[in-house]
Amino acid sequence: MKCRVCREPAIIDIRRHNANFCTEHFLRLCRDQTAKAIKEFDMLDEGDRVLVAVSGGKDSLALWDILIELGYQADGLYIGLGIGDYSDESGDFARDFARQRDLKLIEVDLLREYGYDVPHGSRAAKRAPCSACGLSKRHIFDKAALDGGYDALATGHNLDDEAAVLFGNTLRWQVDYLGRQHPVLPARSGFPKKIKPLIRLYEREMAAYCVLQNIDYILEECPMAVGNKHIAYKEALNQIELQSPGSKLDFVFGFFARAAERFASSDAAIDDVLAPCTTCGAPTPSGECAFCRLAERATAAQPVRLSPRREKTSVRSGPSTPSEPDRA
Ligand code: Q46
Ligand code: ZN
Ligand code: ZN
Repeated sequence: MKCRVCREPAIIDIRRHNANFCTEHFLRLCRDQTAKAIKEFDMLDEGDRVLVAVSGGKDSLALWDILIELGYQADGLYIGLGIGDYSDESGDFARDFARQRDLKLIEVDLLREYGYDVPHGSRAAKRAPCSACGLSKRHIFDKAALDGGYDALATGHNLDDEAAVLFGNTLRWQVDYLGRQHPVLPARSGFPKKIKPLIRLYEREMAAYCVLQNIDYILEECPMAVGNKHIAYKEALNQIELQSPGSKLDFVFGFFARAAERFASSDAAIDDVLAPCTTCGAPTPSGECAFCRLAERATAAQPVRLSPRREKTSVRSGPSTPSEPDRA
């Protein structure tokens, strides 16, 4: 197996290009594909200041590394979600990466700054963990990018992520989501520009990039992702990709080129009815934004409701236990 560029021994095969690459030329391919996506979708101008949403996982750390290599001023933003050991460890990987490269990492701790964490807050607000988590992250990302005056907020979504999301949105014909599925969402009043520079690269390539660049990242998946439909969609798409290399790329880029435009009006229509949130000022269709409503429910004291049977038991065995575990 020889590198397509230099004919030295290759370390990775990229089936959709029908080619193999050595370390040097694979790393160059990752940077070139990122630069190509940035140019193709007009994501950034030279010298732009970028805020990278960093989770401690391979994609966001690889993205941060590549943006620095490409010469952008890129700072990181890490959100402490309070998901047990997973959050503790992922935070350490993000901090270590920043420290080793002398980069600026902004940290926001959900519990300390907003009074709830994802496991407890989602339960109190009666929302699925990923729904409460996603809503919280989007709000904090937007606020941090606007407060810091960054030109764009970059996320580490790779091609596998985008293909799985597109698959899910198409399966249910969620036209509002399809209208917003694009590698660039331009800045609008109250929202920063959002970009996905890894849109041309596969998940497997991001893992290889990190190994070759000596980037340590959290290997475990978030424990709250169990049952997440996107995992099943990714597996289904991997089977198709195996039979027909390049299918994911064709699916996603075919959508951008030939179909995305048809759904754009659904998104533009939403913009017309936005007004500042009565609590935080972020744009929202109703009086108070979804994040503020979530935060209120997530931090509200939960009354202890006992079933008649439990009540009897608690009378016999002493004080009742609270419905939520102690957060201390
Ligand atoms: S961190 Fe949050 Fe993900 Fe964990 S709770 Fe779900 S959304 S799975 S990217
Ligand atoms: Zn080579
Ligand atoms: Zn609000």
